[in-house]
Amino acid sequence: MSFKKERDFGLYFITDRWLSKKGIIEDVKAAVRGEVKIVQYREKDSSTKQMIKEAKEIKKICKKNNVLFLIDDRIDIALAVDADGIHLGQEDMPYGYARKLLGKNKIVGLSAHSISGALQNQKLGADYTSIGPVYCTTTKKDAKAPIGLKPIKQLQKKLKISLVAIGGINESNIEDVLKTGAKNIAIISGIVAKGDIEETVRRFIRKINLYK
Ligand code: 3NM
Repeated sequence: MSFKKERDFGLYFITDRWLSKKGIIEDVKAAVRGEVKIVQYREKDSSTKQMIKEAKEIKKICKKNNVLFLIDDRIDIALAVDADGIHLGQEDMPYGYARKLLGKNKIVGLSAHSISGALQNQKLGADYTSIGPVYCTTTKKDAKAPIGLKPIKQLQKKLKISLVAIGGINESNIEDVLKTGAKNIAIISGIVAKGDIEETVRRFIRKINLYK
């Protein structure tokens, strides 16, 4: 998949070591079998050596299946394994430095927690901005207060770059998020903590496609 051409990727899968039942490599394989188009390796607790090993494996799986592969926060790992890009939170490396290191052809996604933050990310030059948490989440330790659906709806007209809704999205509320016009939905616990990742991913993608 070429993000720079297609813009919207639908379901955005993010790994989580602690919620995983079979390990993150097996989770990625299952999500890819379920036909997800973008995978983010998000790892906060492993050594750099272990991260390089896992990132290399994930890159291989993604490349073989034409799936985009991003890494959360760690530019060094993204450069080492030649990932497709990076996702940066607000306390991570500032956009300009990351862009300089990665070059213009890689994807740089930024987090936002408000309408103004999302617009600022667009202005900076981000390829996409996330916005969240939409609902309460326990997956991210330092998550901000939930923003609800209103900002997502309002951003539809204001943003030219892709918007990724994240935080507390699951099978019972995803349709409410999609009804705001959101096209890209990032989910961790709603997928990783489920027994059958492949089937869960397929169910989410089916729902997202209903609102395309
Ligand atoms: N970022 P779940 S919320 C990684 O608000 C992350 O920027 C957020 O996990 C943000 O789908 C979040 O399990 C956690 O709620 C998302």
